[in-house]
Amino acid sequence: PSVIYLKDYEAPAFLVEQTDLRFELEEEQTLVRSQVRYSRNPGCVSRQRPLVLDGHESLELQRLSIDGEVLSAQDYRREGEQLVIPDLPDSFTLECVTRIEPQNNTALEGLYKSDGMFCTQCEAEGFRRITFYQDRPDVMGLFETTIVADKQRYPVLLSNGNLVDGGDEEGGKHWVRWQDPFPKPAYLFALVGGDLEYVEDRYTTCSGRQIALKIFAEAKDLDKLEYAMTSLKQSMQWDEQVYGREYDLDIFMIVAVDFFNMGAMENKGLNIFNTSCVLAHPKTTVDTGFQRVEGVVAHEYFHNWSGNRVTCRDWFQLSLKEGFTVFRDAEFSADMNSRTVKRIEDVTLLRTAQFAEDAGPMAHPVRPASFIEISNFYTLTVYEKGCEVVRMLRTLLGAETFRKGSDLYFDRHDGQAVTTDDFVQAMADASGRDMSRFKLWYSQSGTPQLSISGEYDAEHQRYTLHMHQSCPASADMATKQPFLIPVAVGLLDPQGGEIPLNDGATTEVLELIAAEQSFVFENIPVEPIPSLLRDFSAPVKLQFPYSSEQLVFLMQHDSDGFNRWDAAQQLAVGIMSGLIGDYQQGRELRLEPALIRAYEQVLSNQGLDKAMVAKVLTLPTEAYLSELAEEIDVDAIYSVRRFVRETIAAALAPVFLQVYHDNNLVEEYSPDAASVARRSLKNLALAYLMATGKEDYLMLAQQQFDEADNMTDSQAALTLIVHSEHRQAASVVLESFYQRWQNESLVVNQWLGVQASDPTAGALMRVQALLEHPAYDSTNPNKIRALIAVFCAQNILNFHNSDGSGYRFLADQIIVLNTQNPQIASRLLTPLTRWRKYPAERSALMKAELERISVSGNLSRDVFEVLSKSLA
Ligand code: HT7
Ligand code: ZN
Repeated sequence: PSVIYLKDYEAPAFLVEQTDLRFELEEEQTLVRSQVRYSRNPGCVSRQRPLVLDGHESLELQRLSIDGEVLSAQDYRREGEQLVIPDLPDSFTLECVTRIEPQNNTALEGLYKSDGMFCTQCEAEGFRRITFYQDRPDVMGLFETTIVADKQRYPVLLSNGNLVDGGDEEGGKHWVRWQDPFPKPAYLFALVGGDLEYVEDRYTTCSGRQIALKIFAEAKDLDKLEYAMTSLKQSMQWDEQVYGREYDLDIFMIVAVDFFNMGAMENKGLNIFNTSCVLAHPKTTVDTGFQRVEGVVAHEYFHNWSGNRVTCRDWFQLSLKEGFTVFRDAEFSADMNSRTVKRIEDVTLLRTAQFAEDAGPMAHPVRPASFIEISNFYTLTVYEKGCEVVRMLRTLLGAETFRKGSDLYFDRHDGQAVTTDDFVQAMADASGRDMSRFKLWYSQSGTPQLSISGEYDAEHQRYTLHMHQSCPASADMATKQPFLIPVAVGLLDPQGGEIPLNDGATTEVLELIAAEQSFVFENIPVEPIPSLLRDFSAPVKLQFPYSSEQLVFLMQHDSDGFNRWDAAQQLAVGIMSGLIGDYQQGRELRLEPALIRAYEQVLSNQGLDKAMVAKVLTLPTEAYLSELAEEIDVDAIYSVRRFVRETIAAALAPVFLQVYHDNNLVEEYSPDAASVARRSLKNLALAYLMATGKEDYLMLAQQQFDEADNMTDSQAALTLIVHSEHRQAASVVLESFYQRWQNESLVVNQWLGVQASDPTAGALMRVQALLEHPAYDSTNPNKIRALIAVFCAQNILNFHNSDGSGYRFLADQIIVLNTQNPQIASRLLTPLTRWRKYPAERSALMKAELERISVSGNLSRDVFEVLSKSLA
């Protein structure tokens, strides 16, 4: 497979004015007729260039004609995945008929069937599996789509834009025609055909236009759409208020499908969603599921401006739409719920998974410079780090100027396909600042390390922060230039008060631009304790020589909620790192009382937000400890975390019991922030109680399992019982849960996930048995994720079993999935790609499995790219 480079970008030889598509959907085949009006791109220097169309090998070309004249085989050539037509006039209409088999499309790219329903996924390069086309985001045109299908089986036929015509045909068929008045690239095309029902609502925009809102799903799921509808209306209002963006079409549709490679897709006017990101009901969905629905609905809706109206010039610019849209949805969720808790969750993801990606073999900048398969670059770096980069822009410019910049960006580029440079330029123009150094965040990979030390000069009442930044070599880039790092800083006096800084404010954003730089604060009457990188103002690894006492002090007094939580994390990380060393040296484990005392204080502080308490009392995860480790000692990390949890549980059990009862209210379920917070604290308390291993608390968990009227409490209890040593109780609850929920596919996924993440011995055998269970379907990505991905990513003890059985299991699955669904296969590879971070024996076993996959034959581009980079 060849490598595609950003530096080789060339504008398309032809532009598209109009694309008319006609689909005849049948059981054995689908015929697609495309009529496309092309004209030479005046911006393209060479007038000799042929028309080069992308077309997947699975396309069966039935007819090709230009302005009505049928082409013969000599008039064009098929070269790999391209169709080349030379000697063309300056403008013409190309008609092309292809035959495809959506019913056999297991890759879930292009047109495929999900549970008997036709649907599409065209981003990034799925449209080329439908017809021959310039399948690139800088080719934008108007689409008209006609769909013909059996009326009984497929009563609902949808595409982008407005429904303009339709009727019945002979043989029990019907047809519809949709017109999209906005030019778009092919990746935003969508089609749905199925037996669906819908809920309907209306939204009146800020300019008084009435928008019809429809969410489609299978009839059995109709009662799970209300939350998504509410989230959609809130998103529409938020985007008007916060970004001045109004919806443009007269109708906005969402369709829920069960077979989907990712979360959802922002197709113009017709979003397609994984059921897991749109269906929500208290009986079947946990609190985090509700929050996910809210966030993903918002994310896809926000793409209508940040992605659809202004799109990407090429796929290297993916973060232009994704990073910005993640930032927009994160701010929306922060406004709807607890801002600090949302920030903690996002930073946790970034620091565990994105930092690991930056340190691994697939490291790449937010704007990658090359790729083999673009699907491999829908990554945490492009999405989450890309979001952080946009956040830094806002931090540096201030909210008001940032808004001016986004207005300028949308106005200047509406209807265009642009680059991340264009985005930063709009911010530079709006602020009058030169942002060239800032752009290194887009072009350099790796996580910068920031070391800070403080120096107090009592005589001159001066406090100086000395900063040093560096960025280690990444797999794709050896040396880096210093970044522009916004460091938000506050200074606390010994009583915990905020000391006014240079401009009188209590937080100042320092701009670090050099490798070494010092910042001086005048008129500081006492030696302060600095609160650094407030609200995680930059995606860096920070080091400051805090003592345990200082961290406890910050936990209690920092006015920045994020840093209060982070102080607790750093305290726990420090203590646990020491214990990991003790474990490795064979020393007895002993937990110093600082952590227990600090936790007890947090628990007894009635004034604190309960969600924050739950976050503060959650120990650093195994994944985070693994990311921090030079070499990952799975047994040490697991054992130490367990020891710390059990020791805290034993010491504070009465307090946890009180917290449990105080928060176990009889009330109607609501996913609002306060109720979610209460449940999270209650279930955290139950988890600590269960960690004591006492029968009494098992009974409490069983009682919660039996009596819960919502899935959050039910699943929390199920997980705690299944993950405990009470094996008999575990099988009872598992069986009862399955009996009750076997007809709810998403709940069954939770049931699979609970078993896959079960740390007790023998989990792999149980996972293997579940592969044969009627609830499992090896062609459904949600099932694959629930069972295989959860086992390999979350069950560290069993996946990393020293006999290599976990690695072998994963490799076997990947070899099968490689041909069936390459995108999923390639994503599943991630845990094995980190083989270099494990001690020699495990590392060798992991590498051997990667090598076994690499010689298994017929590797997809997706799997090939990840494998070759991992083994390089
Ligand atoms: N923009 C969407 C990308 C997406 C996707 C990419 C590759 C393969 C399958 C996919 N499904 C959706 C998702 C988003 O809104 O970010
Ligand atoms: Zn997106």
